[in-house]
Amino acid sequence: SDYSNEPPRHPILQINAKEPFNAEPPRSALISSYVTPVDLFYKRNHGPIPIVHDLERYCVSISGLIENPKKLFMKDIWMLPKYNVAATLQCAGNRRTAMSNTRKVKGVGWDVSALGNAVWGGAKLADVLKLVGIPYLTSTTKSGGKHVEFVSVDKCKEENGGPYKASIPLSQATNPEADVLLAYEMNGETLNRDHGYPLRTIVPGIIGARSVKWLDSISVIAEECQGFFMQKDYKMFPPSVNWDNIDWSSRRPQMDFPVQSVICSLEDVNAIKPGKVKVSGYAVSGGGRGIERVDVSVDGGKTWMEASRYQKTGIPYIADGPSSDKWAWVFFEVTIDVTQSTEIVAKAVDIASNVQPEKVEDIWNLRGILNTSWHRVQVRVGR
Ligand code: MTE
Ligand code: MO
Repeated sequence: SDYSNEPPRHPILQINAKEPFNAEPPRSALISSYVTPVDLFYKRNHGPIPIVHDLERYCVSISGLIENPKKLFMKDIWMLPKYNVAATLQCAGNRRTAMSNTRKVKGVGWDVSALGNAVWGGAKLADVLKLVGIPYLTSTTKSGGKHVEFVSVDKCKEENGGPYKASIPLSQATNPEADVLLAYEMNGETLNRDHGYPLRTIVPGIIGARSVKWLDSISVIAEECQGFFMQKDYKMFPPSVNWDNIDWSSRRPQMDFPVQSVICSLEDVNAIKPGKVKVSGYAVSGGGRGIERVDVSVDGGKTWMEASRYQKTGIPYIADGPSSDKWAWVFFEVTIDVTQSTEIVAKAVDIASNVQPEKVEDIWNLRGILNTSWHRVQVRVGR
């Protein structure tokens, strides 16, 4: 693989792997802005960053089990109504390092910042599919298409040098309310190379792995995509499954993200003076489920208090900004009095009353995905 043409990156990023490039911002930087600046947004790649030189010739072919296969050029996509959708994208591997610390897992290590909240601008996939003859709210095409597959132009070793790919159900793809985008903008700027220039999928509410960057083609297919990242990765297994007894076919590809929250104003271990401490961070759930509540404990989870929450809909520098905040994270904050060394804990509850699990051991899985266990930080009080 050729990594000689990688784009420049912000020096503050913590690099978890160089080739392919995987990096995240420090947690304190992550919560310094409700909309994550593009250069601080985590970068998750499985191969070199492709270069699309000629935008006029660039096109996405749409084919498969449909009536009117088509090639769409950027000008065709720019002609469709443009939507700005605020959505938090989270890698399924967020917080993997902490899971691996209890029992080793396989995969790139991540602290708590393998996610970001951006305003994505682009055409709705539902409108793109209408162009090829698939009406809104279709779950099966006449020729039996039930899934929509996104194929990239990048090359990765997991696909034996083939492109990264993933699929979502056709019912989601053709539902305008699901806000699935073919995005060409991020925070009001042209999408940059790291994040999928010139065109990527954004599927709000589900794990980042399905939001395929550097789109090459879209295919309407009968079964879900058979690619590596759908079938041999990003599946959730119970703690009993190991590399000797794993049966990949026994589980479905992970889609929705479970409820998550993380304290970002404190590191894992903090030396502080007795007194007031600000506990703040992010909370987000999948499937468009909002955050109902964030609980914070200063005694390791024996007693709890409710944190205040904060979300910001209008994005100042985008005129036709997002009208909805259902896909976007919530910031929480509470100020506490700390007199002695203790463990501070956060857990969020979503609007379906889903709660984060207490112990990472209970959700341990060999690929180290979906670590949504209560987030704990230690404070050591000195004087
Ligand atoms: N798309 C392509 N083509 N190649 C990739 O490696 N990584 C996926 C997804 N889309 C990936 C991809 C994963 S696992 C995640 S979490 C998100 O992109 C990361 O998006 P970002 O780098 O813009 O933050
Ligand atoms: Mo990911």
